[in-house]
Amino acid sequence: MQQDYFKNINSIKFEGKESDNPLAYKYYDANRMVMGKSLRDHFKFAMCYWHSMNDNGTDPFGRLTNLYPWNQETDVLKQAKNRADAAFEFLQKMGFDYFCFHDIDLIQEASTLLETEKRISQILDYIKGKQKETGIKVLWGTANCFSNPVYMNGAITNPDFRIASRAAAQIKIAFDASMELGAENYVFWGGREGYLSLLNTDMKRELDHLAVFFNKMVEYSKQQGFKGNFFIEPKPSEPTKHQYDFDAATVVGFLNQSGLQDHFKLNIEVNHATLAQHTFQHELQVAANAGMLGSIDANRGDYQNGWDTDQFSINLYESIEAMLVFLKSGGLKGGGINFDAKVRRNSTDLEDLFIAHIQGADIFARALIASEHILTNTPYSKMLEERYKSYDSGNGKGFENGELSIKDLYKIGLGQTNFPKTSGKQELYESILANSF
Ligand code: XUL
Ligand code: CO
Repeated sequence: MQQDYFKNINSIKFEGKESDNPLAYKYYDANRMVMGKSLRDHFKFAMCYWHSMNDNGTDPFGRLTNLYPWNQETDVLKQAKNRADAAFEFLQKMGFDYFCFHDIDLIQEASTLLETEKRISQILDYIKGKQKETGIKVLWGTANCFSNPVYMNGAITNPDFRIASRAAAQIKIAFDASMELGAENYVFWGGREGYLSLLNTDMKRELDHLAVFFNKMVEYSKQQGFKGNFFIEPKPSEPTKHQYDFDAATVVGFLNQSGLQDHFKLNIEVNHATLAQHTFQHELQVAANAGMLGSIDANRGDYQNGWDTDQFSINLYESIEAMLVFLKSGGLKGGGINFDAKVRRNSTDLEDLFIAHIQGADIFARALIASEHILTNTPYSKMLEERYKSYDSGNGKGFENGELSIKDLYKIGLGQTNFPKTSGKQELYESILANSF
């Protein structure tokens, strides 16, 4: 019998910014158009299973604080069904069209991979039924190749082939399950693909193994008729000291070097950017430059803590800068905005889950609307264009087109005597941003 887990919460409605109802959208009006596209289609908001359905408040220092009612059932299959009921009820009430999952978020991992595969196949039909009823889709699926202690020395990049092949088998199962649920994309996040010490690591060999494996996944996905995208999600460290998918630039380089550039895009996570000493907008721009801005994992870190706190987005300035990159680069290629964020371990009311996601959706909506305003009603674009106008004609244009040799540049450069002091106008740019909402 299906339970109503969020009985006291109705479908979340858009009430506008004057509303003081914490359980209403203030800015996310799904049908509002921004630059010819609805907010709903721009964002493709997704709930992540691992935090929003599976988290229980444990941290490295403390036991669980919050066992959700749907996870209290001890029978594994029943528990997985309860969790799916809660997930779909939550998604419907939020008005979100998508979710993301790891293989073992859907149903508890068993002691062998063979048994886990059986369990996954048992829950898939149930979830497919719920998708059919509700129209809710999978933004992306992935494999959790980091929690099981078997992966302590790495998954695909493990120095021992027995474990690398086990990881490959697990990823195949997760990929097949994703396809069965009609996933629009598939993500690789290499939590254990890296090292704890370079002393005991053959980095070149491990990276070569990763490249071979990804190429084999491309081949397999084609055989299976997968129409979606593969995404790599960069992160510099945590859990390993150094992760191979360090940041967007590293991943773009790796993809190009490995012949994978036409088959992969990036899933940029806000707090992973911060951990790599970059801004979120920087990582989006690097991915966009390569034509690889695929998807976003939305969250934020803590300015004082250097770890992956996965808090819900709240920083409007950062979000506006990010949405400027988003709009200017034509949005996401195939992906959406997945709230890879969790409520704090002492946020123990069920409504906290709703409040957190509402705030997350509102901040993106607010930021996108502000970015549209900046691009259409302020001198911002013109100012940026002007800054580069010396490349629009004459020798500047010739240089940009690769028509000038070093000798040409030498001649032209020596002849330059008139260097105007041109202000970078950073404060003016910042004031446009600060007054855009
Ligand atoms: C970990 C992280 C993962 C990936 C999926 O930091 O972000 O949840 O998004 O494996
Ligand atoms: Co993530």
